[in-house]
Amino acid sequence: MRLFIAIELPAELKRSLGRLQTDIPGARWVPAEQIHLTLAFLGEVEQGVVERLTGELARIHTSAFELSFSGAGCFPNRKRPRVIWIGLEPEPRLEELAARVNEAVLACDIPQEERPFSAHITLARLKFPASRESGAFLDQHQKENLPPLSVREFILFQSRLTPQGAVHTPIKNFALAASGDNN
Ligand code: 2AM
Repeated sequence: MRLFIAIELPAELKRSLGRLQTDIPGARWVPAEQIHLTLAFLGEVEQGVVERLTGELARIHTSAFELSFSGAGCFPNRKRPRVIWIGLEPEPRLEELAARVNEAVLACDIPQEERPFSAHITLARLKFPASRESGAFLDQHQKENLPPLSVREFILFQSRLTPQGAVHTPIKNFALAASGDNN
């Protein structure tokens, strides 16, 4: 099965992010209910490995934390934008969680990208780089007034590719330790 690990967002926040959608040529906006913060993309994983993986992930006991939003940005750069995202203020506990998740995935011999984790929430993928319209969007959303995101768990998701687009199904939730608990 095709898997990824992510932080789910509250429905109200997903709706707020969904409302940022605007007309950018070639943009495929992530449906509001699917917007998430990816910690790791695993790709195809065999069933036997999934069981081992859930065991490894369950051993992660970093504490819960809050994230604050920054503004919109894009990958790889403003000249040729391919992915438009909303950013998050730096948070060491998010970096730590992503690092632990990465270790758990590697412990199951699932190859991972060499690229360092870069916290972002994808809003749209561009079929071609509409840099003028994208630039206007980025300028308009330099600072979004969104409520902080309380992270108390992370989720292993299945992603099924269908002609209508990807369908994400949660497989297992992993609770983080309440803030103040010892790791
Ligand atoms: P991103 O949107 O945060 O970059 C589920 O497919 C998630 O895995 C995507 O939302 C995407 O996160 C991430 N991902 C990373 N590499 C991917 C790849 N090669 N194919 C599909 N998704 C990938």
